[in-house]
Amino acid sequence: MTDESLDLRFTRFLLESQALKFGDFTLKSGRKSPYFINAGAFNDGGKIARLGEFYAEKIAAEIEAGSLPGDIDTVFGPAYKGIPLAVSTAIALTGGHGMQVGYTFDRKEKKDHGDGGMMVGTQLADGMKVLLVDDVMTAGTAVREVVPKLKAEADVQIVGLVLSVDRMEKTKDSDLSAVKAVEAEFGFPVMAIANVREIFEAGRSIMTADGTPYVTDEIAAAADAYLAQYGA
Ligand code: OMP
Repeated sequence: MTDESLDLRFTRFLLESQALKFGDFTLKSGRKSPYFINAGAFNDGGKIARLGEFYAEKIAAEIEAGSLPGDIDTVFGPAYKGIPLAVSTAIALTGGHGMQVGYTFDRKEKKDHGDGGMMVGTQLADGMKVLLVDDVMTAGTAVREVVPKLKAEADVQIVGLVLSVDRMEKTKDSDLSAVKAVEAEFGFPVMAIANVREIFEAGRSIMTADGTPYVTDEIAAAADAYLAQYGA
């Protein structure tokens, strides 16, 4: 175990993998953000393996803390971007934490031959404990689409949702964060390896190769202004 906190180590990983970008980005919600987290940057064996280890470390800590059950049956990642997350997390939970878990993802298209199923990997059955993994939550649109899909498949128990990053943004029509709104709506806990405030704090002390911090005063000010408007 290292002394550095999980959010600091994860922020370093985000920055070094160039998964956290600064600039002008239009989000799915239409908001214009000075930063963007692109899970697509974890595009090789080493990075996706490390990402899975971060998820597994977070999940193991939440099991230890009693926020997640220890007997998760399968890790579900919504297609497409959730697929490598579910697979790498399941590998890391088994390899690094001795947990026997399945992985499951959905098909985007209906299949009318072969097994004909909507799900790939461990098939869902009534009573199964399913842990959702996804990349980033802004407004919670993605999770709202996937929960009914799972429930239509079997009467599973969704035990929680683990994200890489909680952008800590309020929903359009309330001051509640999207994470809190989803928790209230669906009744399962939503947790993230790190949230944007932790990431911007940690990023001030993480240096690029030329010795300057990744998060400069200018970037920090832009993030603060954005969060003052949209942050929960
Ligand atoms: P919601 O589904 O509205 O919560 O938005 C989250 C999704 O938006 C993610 O799954 C991504 O597809 C995309 N996104 C990012 O990947 N990174 C960001 O920093 C912000 C977004 C976004 O568009 O809000």
